[in-house]
Amino acid sequence: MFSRRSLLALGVAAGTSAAVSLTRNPTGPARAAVTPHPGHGVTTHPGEVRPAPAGAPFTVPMPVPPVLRPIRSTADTDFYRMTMRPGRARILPDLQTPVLGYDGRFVGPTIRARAGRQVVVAQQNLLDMGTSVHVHGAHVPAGSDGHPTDLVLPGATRVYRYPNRQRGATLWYHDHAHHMEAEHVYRGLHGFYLIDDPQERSLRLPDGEYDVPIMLRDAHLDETGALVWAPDGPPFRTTMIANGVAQPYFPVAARRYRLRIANAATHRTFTLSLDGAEMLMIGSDGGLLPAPVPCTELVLTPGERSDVVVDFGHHRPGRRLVLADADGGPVMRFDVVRREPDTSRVPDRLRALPPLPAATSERTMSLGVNHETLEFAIDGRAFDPARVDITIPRGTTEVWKVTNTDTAFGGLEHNLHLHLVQFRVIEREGEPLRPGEEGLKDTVAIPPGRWVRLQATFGEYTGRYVYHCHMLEHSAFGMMAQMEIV
Ligand SMILES: [Cu+2]
Repeated sequence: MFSRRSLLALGVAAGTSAAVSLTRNPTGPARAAVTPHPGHGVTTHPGEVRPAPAGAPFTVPMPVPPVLRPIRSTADTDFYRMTMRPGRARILPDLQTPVLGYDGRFVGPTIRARAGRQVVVAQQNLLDMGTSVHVHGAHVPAGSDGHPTDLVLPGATRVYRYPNRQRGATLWYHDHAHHMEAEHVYRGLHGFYLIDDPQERSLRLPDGEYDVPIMLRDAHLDETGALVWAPDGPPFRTTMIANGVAQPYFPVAARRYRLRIANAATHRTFTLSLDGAEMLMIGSDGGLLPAPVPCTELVLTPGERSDVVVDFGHHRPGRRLVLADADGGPVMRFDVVRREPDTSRVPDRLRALPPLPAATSERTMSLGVNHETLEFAIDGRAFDPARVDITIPRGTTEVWKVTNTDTAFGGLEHNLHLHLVQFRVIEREGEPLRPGEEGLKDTVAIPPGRWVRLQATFGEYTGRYVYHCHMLEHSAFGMMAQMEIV
């Protein structure tokens, strides 16, 4: 949750630091931050835009993003092709919205990978500026991680290789181009990357059509349906979107469903409830929890995912349940439309976590606005791709104590996302771990003035990877740093 004051502070501080980085490097990538895509404008005063008329909610069914078919498969690898290009979406029923999308779709096609089986994706960039494709939560070699300066230039194609040597998990892919990640993701460069795990099959969790990925986000749409983009725009992003459609409904049978919920908003934290119904949390960012965690409220900061099982079998056909955000209001509605036999279950034991090796070093780190430069910073410094901030020997385990120092401006929320690894949250200052946080995580919320301690084992891959706040307006303005695994 964030306050209006903190958002105004974001606008002030963000605008200033953008000016700083533009002055410093007028011809570099920062310039792109104020160069509009043709047909899209950068709006400097989002509050002056005439908003799209708010239509009646729950009039359009929620689509499920199509699963991409491999163009070729071998014994151990599936090959895919995707293009990043402009497209048109129907976020609101009566208006067309120009978007940037994978295969032109506002929510890109879903890649369904399998644990232990390699995926190769040829990504062609048909946009007018560089992009970088990052699979959020994936354990991959540095050359395929989508480093912010490792761009796919306009017209070019780049081949990314994903080994999928990790547990089954709900991951997602999105743009990570330096200074452009927030705007590109906002305009639609996001999609699901799901890893199915043969080890999960014996659990008999809901699967097939009862395993539904749901990508949540928000947007500010003007009266023509166009996305309004501005770094200080978050307070105006009042349209709640699920799988690319504003406030859809989703017909369900009276049985169990596995819902893979991802927060793809660049700034909003979703605090979700389902008309008081119980949601059984079974997975966190990096895969299954050791045991299900019942909850009636689900908090997801930007980039976080949660797999929950909802048993609509507790309800009669005709019952409707609204999934709502505490701040943004109704997001979508589940309509129980029919009875159906259900052979799925949720066992009391899901999957043991991997052992936690002893840490050999502990680092401290801070996220916060540098009050002298007004840049969003980690340890006081804005991101510099030429600088390696920390060096980590491969195969070692570290504990990071990460503090959010932004108590001024009414307090700014941050979170921290590490590339390359799934970590464990081992301690939170002043509060117990949040539901599901005992599982594998790649993104963790850090409230203003508080710290968290996390523990990560840096495996076999070497090279440079970033870690950053996943409120992408913050990382775009510098709250990102670089680790080199050696
Ligand atoms: Cu932040």
